[in-house]
Amino acid sequence: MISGKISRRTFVKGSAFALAFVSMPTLVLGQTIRIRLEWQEFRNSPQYGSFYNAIRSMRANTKSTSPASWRYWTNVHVNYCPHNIAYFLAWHRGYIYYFEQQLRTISGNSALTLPYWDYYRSSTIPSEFTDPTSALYIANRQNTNVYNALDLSPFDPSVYNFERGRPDAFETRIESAPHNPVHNIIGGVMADMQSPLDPIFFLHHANIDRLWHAWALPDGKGMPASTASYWSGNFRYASNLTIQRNKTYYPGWLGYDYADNSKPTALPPQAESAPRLIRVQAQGGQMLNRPPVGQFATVPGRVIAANRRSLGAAQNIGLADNSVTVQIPLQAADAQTVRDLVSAAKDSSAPAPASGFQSAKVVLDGVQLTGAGQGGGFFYNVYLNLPESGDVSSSRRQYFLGTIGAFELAGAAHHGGGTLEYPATAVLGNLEGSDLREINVSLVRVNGNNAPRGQVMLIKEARLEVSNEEPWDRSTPPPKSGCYC
Ligand SMILES: [Cu+2]
Repeated sequence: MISGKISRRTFVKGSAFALAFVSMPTLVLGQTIRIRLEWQEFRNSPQYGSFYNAIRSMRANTKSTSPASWRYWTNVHVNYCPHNIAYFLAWHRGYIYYFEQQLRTISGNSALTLPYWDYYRSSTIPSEFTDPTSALYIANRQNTNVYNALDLSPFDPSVYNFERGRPDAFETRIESAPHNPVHNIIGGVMADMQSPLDPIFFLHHANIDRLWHAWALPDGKGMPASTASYWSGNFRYASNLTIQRNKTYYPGWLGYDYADNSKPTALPPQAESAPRLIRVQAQGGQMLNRPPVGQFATVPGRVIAANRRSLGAAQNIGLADNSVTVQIPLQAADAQTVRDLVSAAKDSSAPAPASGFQSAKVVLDGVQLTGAGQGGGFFYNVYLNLPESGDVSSSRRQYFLGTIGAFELAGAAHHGGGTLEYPATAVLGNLEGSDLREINVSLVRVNGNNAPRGQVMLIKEARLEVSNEEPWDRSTPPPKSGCYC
């Protein structure tokens, strides 16, 4: 066993070694490094029994104030999790780290690690989780195949920025997809903030954590340096459970690594049973035109608050099991504001727009799920000003704003109301040849194999909102210092 402070090269070799001999821990900075395994390896490893028994015991424990109970960890998520805001990835890294510690305590197996589910290898929930007699089972999932949730775009070599709010930031991208859609497509409790009630939650989040690490290798890309103020302070999980933010910078600092640190490069094989309809709606490489324009009441631009203006809105948008484009006409002065923002977004040396408005976002306000929508099983990709015809999937990076489904709404409700905001300054800068007399927000429906029909969601208002806030999503990445190790 290696001990003391070791170089990154030694560590990488150590990881490869550990990959071959998975029970052999290595050391980084004096810390034992244990390897988290993909479920298919994990289920055949000696750790499986410890994991299964620990989960069975926790789910049987009804004392919700005790960390030995299942409910306790769900409550941690309900009370403290950040979604659609900064530190989504880092907070969850600490969360599943503490959960893994708890599994060790309960099982008495100090070598136990959290397994991950690599849905880019197999998009079907492992059978141990779908067997009704298993302690890993939960009822009322909508789907067990998450193929339609998958997205390769966060791993495009050009994705360099990390922090939410910067253009094309990895944290925003991976939360939008595959993270949110996996919650939505599985549905049931996975589609709301109680999602850790479903044991598959922890394998999903271990995989998201692994994908973050895989993306960041080998140099940390545009992540703020470990010494940056971004990492100062603590994350809270309970009144007596916190972690220093900077500890979540690198998995090795928390004593683990993953058996496979490669980025996904292809979608997994489709499940044989998936109907043709689902293929067309999947996110990978299919042709799809801009959805038809729906008929909605529109309202002209108006002042929202000091230094914030709606440039136009559409109201009372009912979303059913089809895709739709919401058209928002712009009056002349508001159209000029948009054109100024587009020019400024294309050229950061251009003078600030005369209107004083520097940034834009699409706001979906007063959003509610219907009874049919509450169980999940579907979501929508949200795009700004898609060309009328063309391949939506290849346009994804240019026009994509994010996702909306039961899970995003549960998160929004949880953080103060049914309002979802999609930063749009950078996307405006991607618009070409558009006459900009109107704004088109397209909601492209994606279903699991099993999805609700009829109306699932009601949006009280969709608007393009501008403000005089500095458009962080136009600024350059932070200078890098330190190392990712
Ligand atoms: Cu999650």
